[in-house]
Amino acid sequence: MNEAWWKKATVYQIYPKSFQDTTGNGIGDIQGIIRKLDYLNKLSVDVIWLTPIYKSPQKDNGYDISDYLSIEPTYGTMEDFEELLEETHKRDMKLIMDLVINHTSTDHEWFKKASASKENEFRDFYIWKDAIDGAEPTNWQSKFGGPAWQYDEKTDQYYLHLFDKTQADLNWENKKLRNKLYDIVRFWAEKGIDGFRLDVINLISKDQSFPDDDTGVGKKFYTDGPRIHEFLNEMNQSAFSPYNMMTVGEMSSTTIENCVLYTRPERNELDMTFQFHHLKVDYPNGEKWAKAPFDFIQLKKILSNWQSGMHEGGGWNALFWCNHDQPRAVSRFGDDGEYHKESAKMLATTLHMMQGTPYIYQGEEIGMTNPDFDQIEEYRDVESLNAYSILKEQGKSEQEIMEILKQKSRDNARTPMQWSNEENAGFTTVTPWIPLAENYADINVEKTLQEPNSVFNHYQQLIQLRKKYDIITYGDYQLLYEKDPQIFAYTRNWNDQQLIVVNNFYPEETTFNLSADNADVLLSNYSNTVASNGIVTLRAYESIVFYVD
Ligand code: TEU
Repeated sequence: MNEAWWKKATVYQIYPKSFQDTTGNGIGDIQGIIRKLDYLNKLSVDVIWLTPIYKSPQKDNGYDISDYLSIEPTYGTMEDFEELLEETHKRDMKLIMDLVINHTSTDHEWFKKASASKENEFRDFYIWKDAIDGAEPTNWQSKFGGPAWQYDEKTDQYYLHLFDKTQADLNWENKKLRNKLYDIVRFWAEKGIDGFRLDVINLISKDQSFPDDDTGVGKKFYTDGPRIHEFLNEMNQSAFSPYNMMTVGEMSSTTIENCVLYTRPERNELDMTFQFHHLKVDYPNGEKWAKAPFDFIQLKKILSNWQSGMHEGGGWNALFWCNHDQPRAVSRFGDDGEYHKESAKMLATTLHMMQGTPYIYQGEEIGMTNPDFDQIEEYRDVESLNAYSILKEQGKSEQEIMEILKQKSRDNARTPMQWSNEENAGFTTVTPWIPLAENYADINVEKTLQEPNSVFNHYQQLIQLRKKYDIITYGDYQLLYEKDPQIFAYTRNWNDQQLIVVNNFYPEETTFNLSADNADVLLSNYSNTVASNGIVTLRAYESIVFYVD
Protein backbone atom coordinates (compact mmCIF):
# COMPACT_ATOMS: atom_id res chain seq x y z
CA MET A 1 0.00 0.00 0.00
CA ASN A 2 1.70 3.26 -0.98
CA GLU A 3 1.90 5.80 1.79
CA ALA A 4 -0.51 8.23 0.10
CA TRP A 5 -3.21 5.78 -1.04
CA TRP A 6 -5.81 8.34 0.10
CA LYS A 7 -4.84 10.68 -2.82
CA LYS A 8 -6.96 8.46 -5.13
CA ALA A 9 -9.57 7.56 -2.54
CA THR A 10 -13.12 8.81 -1.94
CA VAL A 11 -14.53 9.02 1.59
CA TYR A 12 -18.18 8.52 2.64
CA GLN A 13 -19.30 10.28 5.82
CA ILE A 14 -21.91 8.52 7.96
CA TYR A 15 -23.91 10.36 10.65
CA PRO A 16 -24.93 7.16 12.53
CA LYS A 17 -27.87 8.74 14.34
CA SER A 18 -29.64 9.26 10.99
CA PHE A 19 -28.34 6.38 8.89
CA GLN A 20 -30.32 3.16 9.67
CA ASP A 21 -32.26 2.09 12.78
CA THR A 22 -32.44 -1.68 13.47
CA THR A 23 -33.65 -1.67 17.11
CA GLY A 24 -36.92 0.23 16.58
CA ASN A 25 -36.03 3.23 18.77
CA GLY A 26 -36.06 5.81 15.95
CA ILE A 27 -32.28 6.30 16.14
CA GLY A 28 -29.68 4.89 13.74
CA ASP A 29 -27.24 2.28 15.05
CA ILE A 30 -24.10 0.28 14.23
CA GLN A 31 -25.98 -2.84 13.10
CA GLY A 32 -27.80 -0.53 10.68
CA ILE A 33 -24.49 0.54 9.16
CA ILE A 34 -23.41 -3.10 8.81
CA ARG A 35 -26.67 -3.79 6.98
CA LYS A 36 -25.80 -1.08 4.40
CA LEU A 37 -22.12 -1.89 3.73
CA ASP A 38 -22.92 -3.59 0.42
CA TYR A 39 -24.68 -0.40 -0.71
CA LEU A 40 -21.54 1.61 0.06
CA ASN A 41 -19.44 -1.00 -1.73
CA LYS A 42 -21.67 -0.59 -4.78
CA LEU A 43 -21.05 3.18 -4.69
CA SER A 44 -17.37 2.08 -4.59
CA VAL A 45 -16.20 4.45 -1.87
CA ASP A 46 -12.85 3.56 -0.28
CA VAL A 47 -13.20 4.91 3.25
CA ILE A 48 -16.08 5.30 5.70
CA TRP A 49 -15.88 8.14 8.26
CA LEU A 50 -18.12 7.68 11.29
CA THR A 51 -19.05 10.76 13.31
CA PRO A 52 -18.65 10.09 17.07
CA ILE A 53 -20.17 6.86 18.47
CA TYR A 54 -18.45 7.05 21.87
CA LYS A 55 -20.42 7.27 25.12
CA SER A 56 -22.01 10.74 25.26
CA PRO A 57 -24.99 12.55 26.85
CA GLN A 58 -25.80 13.60 23.23
CA LYS A 59 -26.13 17.33 23.97
CA ASP A 60 -24.20 17.91 20.74
CA ASN A 61 -25.02 14.52 19.14
CA GLY A 62 -21.83 12.84 20.26
CA TYR A 63 -19.38 15.74 19.97
CA ASP A 64 -19.65 15.87 23.77
CA ILE A 65 -17.81 12.71 24.80
CA SER A 66 -18.11 11.30 28.32
CA ASP A 67 -16.04 8.12 27.73
CA TYR A 68 -13.63 7.79 24.77
CA LEU A 69 -13.16 4.05 25.32
CA SER A 70 -16.74 2.82 25.16
CA ILE A 71 -19.56 2.86 22.60
CA GLU A 72 -22.71 4.93 23.22
CA PRO A 73 -25.27 2.19 24.13
CA THR A 74 -27.87 3.82 21.86
CA TYR A 75 -25.65 2.89 18.90
CA GLY A 76 -24.76 -0.60 20.15
CA THR A 77 -21.90 -2.45 21.83
CA MET A 78 -18.14 -2.69 21.35
CA GLU A 79 -18.80 -6.12 19.79
CA ASP A 80 -21.11 -4.43 17.25
CA PHE A 81 -18.32 -1.98 16.45
CA GLU A 82 -15.75 -4.76 16.06
CA GLU A 83 -18.16 -6.57 13.69
CA LEU A 84 -18.61 -3.35 11.67
CA LEU A 85 -14.83 -2.91 11.39
CA GLU A 86 -14.35 -6.53 10.31
CA GLU A 87 -17.18 -6.39 7.75
CA THR A 88 -15.86 -3.07 6.37
CA HIS A 89 -12.37 -4.51 5.91
CA LYS A 90 -13.81 -7.68 4.32
CA ARG A 91 -15.20 -5.41 1.58
CA ASP A 92 -11.80 -3.72 1.05
CA MET A 93 -13.03 -0.50 2.58
CA LYS A 94 -11.36 1.38 5.41
CA LEU A 95 -12.95 2.92 8.47
CA ILE A 96 -11.94 6.15 10.22
CA MET A 97 -13.42 7.54 13.41
CA ASP A 98 -14.06 11.06 14.68
CA LEU A 99 -11.60 12.26 17.34
CA VAL A 100 -13.00 15.10 19.48
CA ILE A 101 -10.06 16.19 21.65
CA ASN A 102 -10.45 19.95 21.88
CA HIS A 103 -13.08 19.38 24.59
CA THR A 104 -14.96 16.70 26.51
CA SER A 105 -18.49 16.51 27.87
CA THR A 106 -18.82 17.93 31.38
CA ASP A 107 -20.13 14.41 32.14
CA HIS A 108 -16.63 13.01 31.54
CA GLU A 109 -14.96 11.55 34.65
CA TRP A 110 -12.02 13.92 34.15
CA PHE A 111 -14.29 16.98 34.36
CA LYS A 112 -16.27 15.65 37.31
CA LYS A 113 -12.99 15.27 39.24
CA ALA A 114 -11.57 18.54 37.92
CA SER A 115 -14.65 20.48 39.05
CA ALA A 116 -14.69 18.80 42.50
CA SER A 117 -11.88 21.00 43.84
CA LYS A 118 -9.08 23.32 42.79
CA GLU A 119 -6.56 20.84 44.22
CA ASN A 120 -7.79 17.81 42.27
CA GLU A 121 -5.11 16.14 40.09
CA PHE A 122 -7.41 16.54 37.06
CA ARG A 123 -8.05 20.26 37.68
CA ASP A 124 -5.70 21.47 34.96
CA PHE A 125 -6.94 19.00 32.38
CA TYR A 126 -9.29 21.94 31.71
CA ILE A 127 -8.96 25.73 31.54
CA TRP A 128 -10.05 27.51 34.74
CA LYS A 129 -9.77 31.24 35.41
CA ASP A 130 -10.82 33.66 38.17
CA ALA A 131 -13.39 36.32 37.39
CA ILE A 132 -12.02 39.69 36.33
CA ASP A 133 -13.96 42.66 37.73
CA GLY A 134 -16.67 40.20 38.73
CA ALA A 135 -17.20 38.98 35.19
CA GLU A 136 -15.91 36.43 32.65
CA PRO A 137 -12.08 36.31 32.40
CA THR A 138 -12.14 37.43 28.73
CA ASN A 139 -14.79 38.65 26.27
CA TRP A 140 -14.52 35.51 24.15
CA GLN A 141 -17.78 34.21 22.66
CA SER A 142 -18.87 30.58 22.23
CA LYS A 143 -19.45 29.43 18.64
CA PHE A 144 -22.88 28.38 19.84
CA GLY A 145 -23.68 31.86 21.15
CA GLY A 146 -23.14 33.60 24.50
CA PRO A 147 -19.96 33.87 26.57
CA ALA A 148 -17.26 31.17 26.18
CA TRP A 149 -16.85 30.98 29.99
CA GLN A 150 -19.16 29.17 32.44
CA TYR A 151 -19.06 30.10 36.14
CA ASP A 152 -18.61 27.14 38.51
CA GLU A 153 -19.99 28.17 41.92
CA LYS A 154 -18.42 25.25 43.79
CA THR A 155 -14.85 26.35 43.11
CA ASP A 156 -15.61 30.03 42.35
CA GLN A 157 -13.91 29.98 38.96
CA TYR A 158 -14.92 29.99 35.29
CA TYR A 159 -14.09 27.21 32.82
CA LEU A 160 -13.62 27.75 29.09
CA HIS A 161 -16.04 26.25 26.51
CA LEU A 162 -15.67 27.36 22.90
CA PHE A 163 -18.85 25.41 22.12
CA ASP A 164 -21.74 24.47 24.41
CA LYS A 165 -21.27 24.95 28.17
CA THR A 166 -21.53 21.15 28.48
CA GLN A 167 -18.39 20.88 26.29
CA ALA A 168 -15.42 21.97 28.43
CA ASP A 169 -12.20 22.81 26.57
CA LEU A 170 -9.17 20.67 27.39
CA ASN A 171 -5.89 22.22 28.48
CA TRP A 172 -3.36 21.01 25.90
CA GLU A 173 -0.55 22.79 27.76
CA ASN A 174 -0.77 19.85 30.22
CA LYS A 175 1.52 17.06 28.96
CA LYS A 176 -0.17 14.48 31.20
CA LEU A 177 -3.46 15.29 29.44
CA ARG A 178 -1.84 15.01 26.01
CA ASN A 179 -0.40 11.59 26.86
CA LYS A 180 -3.84 10.42 28.02
CA LEU A 181 -5.22 11.47 24.63
CA TYR A 182 -2.46 9.66 22.76
CA ASP A 183 -3.32 6.51 24.75
CA ILE A 184 -6.90 6.88 23.49
CA VAL A 185 -5.65 7.06 19.89
CA ARG A 186 -3.56 3.93 20.44
CA PHE A 187 -6.54 2.09 21.98
CA TRP A 188 -8.55 2.53 18.76
CA ALA A 189 -5.51 1.97 16.55
CA GLU A 190 -4.96 -1.39 18.25
CA LYS A 191 -8.54 -2.30 17.31
CA GLY A 192 -7.50 -1.87 13.69
CA ILE A 193 -9.17 1.35 12.59
CA ASP A 194 -7.56 3.12 9.65
CA GLY A 195 -7.47 6.73 10.80
CA PHE A 196 -9.23 9.73 12.28
CA ARG A 197 -11.06 12.89 11.41
CA LEU A 198 -9.95 15.41 14.03
CA ASP A 199 -12.67 17.73 15.27
CA VAL A 200 -11.83 21.49 15.37
CA ILE A 201 -8.22 20.45 15.85
CA ASN A 202 -6.78 23.93 15.16
CA LEU A 203 -8.44 25.23 18.34
CA ILE A 204 -6.42 23.10 20.78
CA SER A 205 -3.59 25.61 21.30
CA LYS A 206 -4.73 28.70 23.22
CA ASP A 207 -2.84 32.00 23.65
CA GLN A 208 -1.82 31.59 27.29
CA SER A 209 -2.04 35.29 27.98
CA PHE A 210 -5.81 34.98 27.38
CA PRO A 211 -6.18 38.49 26.00
CA ASP A 212 -9.52 40.13 25.35
CA ASP A 213 -10.61 40.09 21.71
CA ASP A 214 -10.42 43.69 20.51
CA THR A 215 -12.18 42.96 17.19
CA GLY A 216 -15.53 42.86 18.94
CA VAL A 217 -16.68 39.40 17.84
CA GLY A 218 -14.93 37.47 20.61
CA LYS A 219 -13.51 34.77 18.36
CA LYS A 220 -10.19 36.28 17.23
CA PHE A 221 -7.96 33.98 19.25
CA TYR A 222 -9.62 30.70 18.43
CA THR A 223 -7.63 29.23 15.60
CA ASP A 224 -4.08 28.21 14.68
CA GLY A 225 -2.72 29.01 18.16
CA PRO A 226 0.96 29.39 19.16
CA ARG A 227 1.79 25.69 19.77
CA ILE A 228 -0.60 24.07 17.23
CA HIS A 229 2.08 22.69 14.91
CA GLU A 230 4.14 21.42 17.83
CA PHE A 231 1.13 19.58 19.30
CA LEU A 232 0.12 18.05 15.96
CA ASN A 233 3.66 16.87 15.27
CA GLU A 234 3.94 15.36 18.77
CA MET A 235 0.58 13.56 18.35
CA ASN A 236 1.56 12.35 14.89
CA GLN A 237 4.88 10.93 16.07
CA SER A 238 3.45 9.47 19.29
CA ALA A 239 0.23 7.98 18.00
CA PHE A 240 -0.62 8.26 14.29
CA SER A 241 2.56 7.37 12.40
CA PRO A 242 3.31 4.15 14.30
CA TYR A 243 -0.02 2.84 13.00
CA ASN A 244 0.17 4.43 9.52
CA MET A 245 -3.14 6.21 10.15
CA MET A 246 -4.89 8.43 7.62
CA THR A 247 -5.70 11.76 9.30
CA VAL A 248 -7.93 14.67 8.24
CA GLY A 249 -8.14 17.79 10.35
CA GLU A 250 -11.26 19.96 10.60
CA MET A 251 -9.93 23.54 10.59
CA SER A 252 -12.12 26.43 11.72
CA SER A 253 -11.33 29.78 10.07
CA THR A 254 -7.79 28.94 9.04
CA THR A 255 -5.48 29.99 6.16
CA ILE A 256 -3.95 28.36 3.10
CA GLU A 257 -0.49 29.01 4.57
CA ASN A 258 -1.38 27.13 7.76
CA CYS A 259 -3.03 24.25 5.88
CA VAL A 260 0.10 23.87 3.74
CA LEU A 261 2.04 23.58 7.00
CA TYR A 262 -0.53 21.16 8.49
CA THR A 263 -0.40 18.82 5.48
CA ARG A 264 3.10 18.94 3.94
CA PRO A 265 4.15 15.28 4.37
CA GLU A 266 7.65 15.98 5.68
CA ARG A 267 6.21 17.97 8.59
CA ASN A 268 4.48 14.88 10.05
CA GLU A 269 1.34 16.67 11.23
CA LEU A 270 -1.82 15.68 9.25
CA ASP A 271 -2.52 14.14 5.83
CA MET A 272 -5.23 16.59 4.74
CA THR A 273 -7.51 19.37 6.02
CA PHE A 274 -11.09 20.57 5.73
CA GLN A 275 -11.47 24.33 5.44
CA PHE A 276 -14.84 26.20 5.39
CA HIS A 277 -14.28 29.47 3.55
CA HIS A 278 -16.21 28.29 0.45
CA LEU A 279 -19.16 27.44 2.75
CA LYS A 280 -19.45 31.02 4.03
CA VAL A 281 -20.26 32.71 0.70
CA ASP A 282 -23.90 32.97 1.86
CA TYR A 283 -22.91 34.56 5.20
CA PRO A 284 -23.57 38.31 4.67
CA ASN A 285 -20.73 40.22 6.46
CA GLY A 286 -19.62 36.85 7.86
CA GLU A 287 -22.93 36.38 9.71
CA LYS A 288 -24.22 32.79 9.48
CA TRP A 289 -27.67 33.50 10.96
CA ALA A 290 -29.00 35.65 8.12
CA LYS A 291 -30.83 34.63 4.94
CA ALA A 292 -28.86 35.45 1.78
CA PRO A 293 -28.10 34.03 -1.69
CA PHE A 294 -24.62 32.61 -2.20
CA ASP A 295 -21.94 34.75 -3.89
CA PHE A 296 -21.02 32.69 -6.98
CA ILE A 297 -17.95 34.72 -7.97
CA GLN A 298 -16.59 34.44 -4.40
CA LEU A 299 -17.29 30.69 -4.43
CA LYS A 300 -15.17 30.24 -7.59
CA LYS A 301 -12.42 32.49 -6.26
CA ILE A 302 -12.12 30.77 -2.86
CA LEU A 303 -12.15 27.20 -4.22
CA SER A 304 -9.62 28.19 -6.88
CA ASN A 305 -7.30 29.91 -4.41
CA TRP A 306 -7.31 26.77 -2.24
CA GLN A 307 -6.70 24.55 -5.27
CA SER A 308 -3.68 26.58 -6.42
CA GLY A 309 -2.37 27.48 -2.96
CA MET A 310 -2.34 23.91 -1.64
CA HIS A 311 -1.04 22.45 -4.94
CA GLU A 312 1.86 24.92 -5.11
CA GLY A 313 2.57 24.54 -1.38
CA GLY A 314 2.61 20.74 -1.42
CA GLY A 315 -0.45 20.46 0.85
CA TRP A 316 -3.57 18.32 0.38
CA ASN A 317 -7.26 19.38 0.44
CA ALA A 318 -10.20 17.43 1.79
CA LEU A 319 -12.91 18.33 -0.75
CA PHE A 320 -16.55 18.60 0.36
CA TRP A 321 -19.81 20.48 -0.24
CA CYS A 322 -21.63 19.19 2.79
CA ASN A 323 -21.28 17.47 6.14
CA HIS A 324 -23.45 17.06 9.26
CA ASP A 325 -23.02 20.77 10.08
CA GLN A 326 -23.98 22.22 6.70
CA PRO A 327 -27.18 22.60 4.66
CA ARG A 328 -27.66 20.12 1.80
CA ALA A 329 -25.53 21.14 -1.21
CA VAL A 330 -28.24 20.72 -3.86
CA SER A 331 -30.57 23.02 -1.88
CA ARG A 332 -27.80 25.53 -1.18
CA PHE A 333 -25.94 25.72 -4.50
CA GLY A 334 -28.16 23.80 -6.94
CA ASP A 335 -31.88 23.29 -7.59
CA ASP A 336 -34.39 21.31 -5.46
CA GLY A 337 -36.98 21.50 -8.20
CA GLU A 338 -37.07 20.97 -11.97
CA TYR A 339 -33.31 20.52 -12.39
CA HIS A 340 -32.73 18.57 -9.17
CA LYS A 341 -30.78 15.69 -10.74
CA GLU A 342 -28.83 17.81 -13.25
CA SER A 343 -27.71 20.25 -10.56
CA ALA A 344 -26.79 17.51 -8.06
CA LYS A 345 -24.60 15.88 -10.73
CA MET A 346 -23.11 19.25 -11.74
CA LEU A 347 -22.09 19.99 -8.15
CA ALA A 348 -20.53 16.55 -7.83
CA THR A 349 -18.46 17.00 -10.99
CA THR A 350 -17.36 20.51 -10.01
CA LEU A 351 -15.83 19.17 -6.78
CA HIS A 352 -14.65 15.70 -7.77
CA MET A 353 -12.51 16.86 -10.71
CA MET A 354 -10.46 19.04 -8.35
CA GLN A 355 -7.21 18.07 -6.59
CA GLY A 356 -7.74 16.58 -3.13
CA THR A 357 -9.63 13.74 -1.46
CA PRO A 358 -13.42 14.04 -1.98
CA TYR A 359 -15.90 13.42 0.84
CA ILE A 360 -19.49 12.35 0.11
CA TYR A 361 -21.92 13.11 2.95
CA GLN A 362 -24.64 10.47 3.46
CA GLY A 363 -27.54 11.09 1.07
CA GLU A 364 -25.55 13.47 -1.16
CA GLU A 365 -25.12 10.57 -3.61
CA ILE A 366 -28.90 10.50 -4.18
CA GLY A 367 -29.40 14.27 -4.07
CA MET A 368 -31.09 14.55 -0.67
CA THR A 369 -32.37 18.08 0.03
CA ASN A 370 -33.03 20.38 2.99
CA PRO A 371 -36.30 19.40 4.77
CA ASP A 372 -37.73 22.96 4.94
CA PHE A 373 -38.91 22.58 8.55
CA ASP A 374 -41.60 25.18 9.35
CA GLN A 375 -41.78 24.78 13.16
CA ILE A 376 -39.06 25.27 15.78
CA GLU A 377 -40.37 22.03 17.37
CA GLU A 378 -38.93 20.12 14.40
CA TYR A 379 -35.37 21.25 15.17
CA ARG A 380 -32.95 19.31 17.40
CA ASP A 381 -29.53 20.96 16.92
CA VAL A 382 -28.14 22.78 19.97
CA GLU A 383 -26.52 25.46 17.78
CA SER A 384 -29.79 26.11 15.93
CA LEU A 385 -31.89 26.19 19.11
CA ASN A 386 -29.42 28.65 20.68
CA ALA A 387 -29.60 30.76 17.50
CA TYR A 388 -33.41 30.73 17.68
CA SER A 389 -33.31 32.17 21.23
CA ILE A 390 -30.71 34.80 20.32
CA LEU A 391 -32.60 35.89 17.18
CA LYS A 392 -35.80 36.12 19.25
CA GLU A 393 -34.02 38.35 21.78
CA GLN A 394 -32.89 40.51 18.86
CA GLY A 395 -36.57 41.07 18.06
CA LYS A 396 -36.79 39.09 14.81
CA SER A 397 -40.25 37.70 13.96
CA GLU A 398 -41.00 33.96 14.13
CA GLN A 399 -41.36 33.88 10.35
CA GLU A 400 -38.03 35.64 9.76
CA ILE A 401 -36.26 33.28 12.17
CA MET A 402 -37.78 30.17 10.59
CA GLU A 403 -36.67 31.36 7.13
CA ILE A 404 -33.12 31.76 8.46
CA LEU A 405 -33.12 28.32 10.13
CA LYS A 406 -34.51 26.72 6.97
CA GLN A 407 -31.50 27.97 5.06
CA LYS A 408 -28.71 27.66 7.64
CA SER A 409 -29.51 25.05 10.32
CA ARG A 410 -27.22 22.05 10.76
CA ASP A 411 -30.40 19.94 11.03
CA ASN A 412 -30.77 20.34 7.26
CA ALA A 413 -28.20 17.56 6.85
CA ARG A 414 -29.33 15.46 9.82
CA THR A 415 -32.71 14.19 8.62
CA PRO A 416 -32.94 10.40 8.29
CA MET A 417 -31.35 8.71 5.29
CA GLN A 418 -33.97 8.09 2.61
CA TRP A 419 -33.74 4.38 1.75
CA SER A 420 -37.14 3.80 0.12
CA ASN A 421 -40.67 5.17 -0.28
CA GLU A 422 -41.87 2.99 2.61
CA GLU A 423 -43.09 4.67 5.81
CA ASN A 424 -40.25 6.67 7.43
CA ALA A 425 -38.22 6.14 4.24
CA GLY A 426 -37.21 2.68 5.46
CA PHE A 427 -35.00 4.35 8.11
CA THR A 428 -37.03 3.17 11.09
CA THR A 429 -40.31 1.46 12.06
CA VAL A 430 -41.24 4.13 14.61
CA THR A 431 -41.21 7.95 14.76
CA PRO A 432 -37.61 9.01 14.02
CA TRP A 433 -35.60 11.17 16.46
CA ILE A 434 -35.88 14.01 13.92
CA PRO A 435 -38.53 14.42 11.20
CA LEU A 436 -37.80 13.26 7.66
CA ALA A 437 -37.68 15.46 4.58
CA GLU A 438 -41.14 15.05 3.04
CA ASN A 439 -39.79 14.27 -0.46
CA TYR A 440 -38.49 10.81 0.46
CA ALA A 441 -41.08 9.11 -1.76
CA ASP A 442 -39.36 10.73 -4.76
CA ILE A 443 -35.76 10.90 -3.54
CA ASN A 444 -34.59 7.57 -2.11
CA VAL A 445 -31.95 4.87 -2.59
CA GLU A 446 -34.32 2.17 -3.85
CA LYS A 447 -35.61 4.43 -6.63
CA THR A 448 -32.19 5.80 -7.59
CA LEU A 449 -30.72 2.28 -7.94
CA GLN A 450 -33.34 1.55 -10.59
CA GLU A 451 -32.52 4.67 -12.63
CA PRO A 452 -29.89 4.23 -15.40
CA ASN A 453 -28.59 7.82 -15.24
CA SER A 454 -29.08 8.46 -11.53
CA VAL A 455 -27.15 10.85 -9.29
CA PHE A 456 -25.80 7.71 -7.62
CA ASN A 457 -24.50 6.42 -10.96
CA HIS A 458 -22.84 9.79 -11.61
CA TYR A 459 -20.96 9.55 -8.30
CA GLN A 460 -19.90 5.98 -9.16
CA GLN A 461 -18.38 7.29 -12.40
CA LEU A 462 -16.60 10.17 -10.67
CA ILE A 463 -15.07 7.78 -8.11
CA GLN A 464 -13.81 5.52 -10.90
CA LEU A 465 -12.40 8.43 -12.95
CA ARG A 466 -10.30 9.48 -9.94
CA LYS A 467 -8.78 6.01 -9.76
CA LYS A 468 -8.16 5.83 -13.51
CA TYR A 469 -6.79 9.29 -14.38
CA ASP A 470 -3.62 10.54 -12.66
CA ILE A 471 -4.31 14.02 -14.02
CA ILE A 472 -7.13 14.34 -11.46
CA THR A 473 -4.72 13.51 -8.65
CA TYR A 474 -1.59 15.35 -9.78
CA GLY A 475 -2.60 17.94 -12.42
CA ASP A 476 -2.28 21.65 -11.77
CA TYR A 477 -5.41 23.84 -11.71
CA GLN A 478 -6.39 26.96 -13.64
CA LEU A 479 -9.70 28.82 -13.29
CA LEU A 480 -11.36 29.99 -16.52
CA TYR A 481 -14.15 32.57 -17.01
CA GLU A 482 -13.28 34.08 -13.61
CA LYS A 483 -15.89 36.85 -13.81
CA ASP A 484 -18.58 34.88 -15.64
CA PRO A 485 -21.82 35.12 -13.60
CA GLN A 486 -22.92 31.51 -14.17
CA ILE A 487 -20.07 29.35 -15.52
CA PHE A 488 -17.58 27.64 -13.16
CA ALA A 489 -14.92 26.32 -15.55
CA TYR A 490 -11.37 25.20 -14.91
CA THR A 491 -8.60 23.17 -16.48
CA ARG A 492 -6.34 20.52 -15.05
CA ASN A 493 -3.00 19.99 -16.79
CA TRP A 494 -0.54 17.13 -16.32
CA ASN A 495 2.19 16.00 -18.66
CA ASP A 496 0.59 16.68 -22.07
CA GLN A 497 -2.96 15.85 -20.98
CA GLN A 498 -5.71 18.31 -20.16
CA LEU A 499 -9.12 18.20 -18.52
CA ILE A 500 -11.51 21.04 -19.27
CA VAL A 501 -14.27 21.02 -16.64
CA VAL A 502 -17.25 23.24 -17.48
CA ASN A 503 -20.24 23.77 -15.15
CA ASN A 504 -23.30 25.93 -15.65
CA PHE A 505 -24.43 26.74 -12.07
CA TYR A 506 -27.78 28.20 -13.19
CA PRO A 507 -30.93 27.26 -15.18
CA GLU A 508 -30.36 29.88 -17.89
CA GLU A 509 -28.74 28.56 -21.08
CA THR A 510 -25.27 29.97 -21.82
CA THR A 511 -22.28 29.28 -24.07
CA PHE A 512 -18.66 28.24 -23.58
CA ASN A 513 -15.83 28.52 -26.09
CA LEU A 514 -14.12 25.14 -26.26
CA SER A 515 -10.74 25.75 -27.81
CA ALA A 516 -9.48 22.18 -28.24
CA ASP A 517 -9.87 20.35 -31.56
CA ASN A 518 -9.46 16.77 -30.30
CA ALA A 519 -11.45 16.88 -27.07
CA ASP A 520 -13.46 13.87 -25.93
CA VAL A 521 -16.40 14.02 -23.51
CA LEU A 522 -15.24 12.08 -20.44
CA LEU A 523 -18.41 12.74 -18.40
CA SER A 524 -21.56 14.81 -18.71
CA ASN A 525 -24.86 15.19 -16.84
CA TYR A 526 -26.87 15.23 -20.08
CA SER A 527 -27.10 12.15 -22.27
CA ASN A 528 -26.51 13.84 -25.64
CA THR A 529 -23.45 16.03 -25.07
CA VAL A 530 -20.92 16.09 -27.93
CA ALA A 531 -17.46 17.63 -28.04
CA SER A 532 -17.32 20.17 -30.86
CA ASN A 533 -14.45 22.60 -31.06
CA GLY A 534 -15.72 26.19 -30.77
CA ILE A 535 -18.88 27.51 -29.15
CA VAL A 536 -20.59 24.93 -26.90
CA THR A 537 -24.12 25.58 -25.68
CA LEU A 538 -24.57 24.84 -21.97
CA ARG A 539 -28.14 23.92 -20.97
CA ALA A 540 -29.59 24.33 -17.45
CA TYR A 541 -26.99 23.18 -14.92
CA GLU A 542 -25.10 21.37 -17.70
CA SER A 543 -21.74 19.99 -16.62
CA ILE A 544 -19.15 18.53 -18.98
CA VAL A 545 -15.67 17.08 -18.49
CA PHE A 546 -13.62 17.25 -21.70
CA TYR A 547 -10.42 15.23 -22.00
CA VAL A 548 -7.60 16.23 -24.32
CA ASP A 549 -4.39 14.25 -24.76
O1 TEU B 1 -17.76 21.63 14.13
C1 TEU B 1 -16.99 22.82 14.27
C2 TEU B 1 -17.85 23.99 14.04
O2 TEU B 1 -17.51 25.12 14.24
C3 TEU B 1 -19.21 23.65 13.62
O3 TEU B 1 -20.02 23.97 14.66
C4 TEU B 1 -19.57 24.30 12.32
O4 TEU B 1 -18.47 24.78 11.70
C5 TEU B 1 -20.51 25.43 12.59
O5 TEU B 1 -21.62 24.84 13.21
C6 TEU B 1 -20.93 26.08 11.30
O6 TEU B 1 -21.73 27.18 11.65
C7 TEU B 1 -17.31 20.50 14.84
C8 TEU B 1 -18.34 19.39 14.61
O7 TEU B 1 -18.38 19.09 13.22
C9 TEU B 1 -19.67 19.90 15.11
O8 TEU B 1 -20.71 18.97 14.81
C10 TEU B 1 -19.57 20.11 16.60
O9 TEU B 1 -20.78 20.68 17.07
C11 TEU B 1 -18.41 21.06 16.94
O10 TEU B 1 -17.21 20.79 16.23
C12 TEU B 1 -18.07 20.95 18.41
O11 TEU B 1 -17.49 19.68 18.64
